[in-house]
Amino acid sequence: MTELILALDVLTREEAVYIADKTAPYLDAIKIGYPLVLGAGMKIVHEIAGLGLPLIADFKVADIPNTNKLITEHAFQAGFSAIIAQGFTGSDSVEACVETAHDYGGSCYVVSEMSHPGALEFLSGENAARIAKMAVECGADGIIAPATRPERVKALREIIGSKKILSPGVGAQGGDAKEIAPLIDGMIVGRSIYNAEDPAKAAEEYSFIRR
Ligand code: FNU
Repeated sequence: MTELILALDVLTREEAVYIADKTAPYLDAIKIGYPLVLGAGMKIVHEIAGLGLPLIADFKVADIPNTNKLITEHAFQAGFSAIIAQGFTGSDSVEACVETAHDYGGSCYVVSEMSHPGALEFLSGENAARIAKMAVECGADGIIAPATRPERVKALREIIGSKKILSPGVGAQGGDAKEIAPLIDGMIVGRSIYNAEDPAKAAEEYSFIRR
């Protein structure tokens, strides 16, 4: 079974509550990032948490260890149950997020390779592999790997074993749900659900990955 994770990148409280409410029956988790918290404020996290689904903070935390710790504490206090950190900052910064997440009984996922074309300029291939290995050594719960490049997901799986792979890039970025689902633990989908005329129906259409 592969989990379906909605990337709730809408900009207002009203849209967020409407879409989360309609799609919740078809989801395993909701990912919230800067677009929504900058648009609606951190209080939206508490409100969406009321639906009872795990919430993943996509803050791609990428600072020195102390700042990473402060950001991660803030996220968990707001009601998130997992956080996404960047891996390129190095093991001490990643450890700060992992340890803080675990102190709160939550999870930390480390971005190993991003899904957009520009990701290939600096942080793919050997560097992505090194980040994935470091994420495992730091005790992270899993990595973020690109649904747009299934062959890279397979290569990163070899490195991380049974740790989780959450994968964005299906739909709007061109990734294929059928192809990527068997390779990953959680599929992150944003625009092709929340921009659909009927977001609940769009989410339901991805339900085959959960069986
Ligand atoms: P959609 N996201 C991503 N690629 O797309 N966190 C990454 O490498 C990554 C991410 C997020 O394209 C992106 O910010 F590390 O509309 C957005 O929230 O389906 C979501 O995944 C993809 O949204």
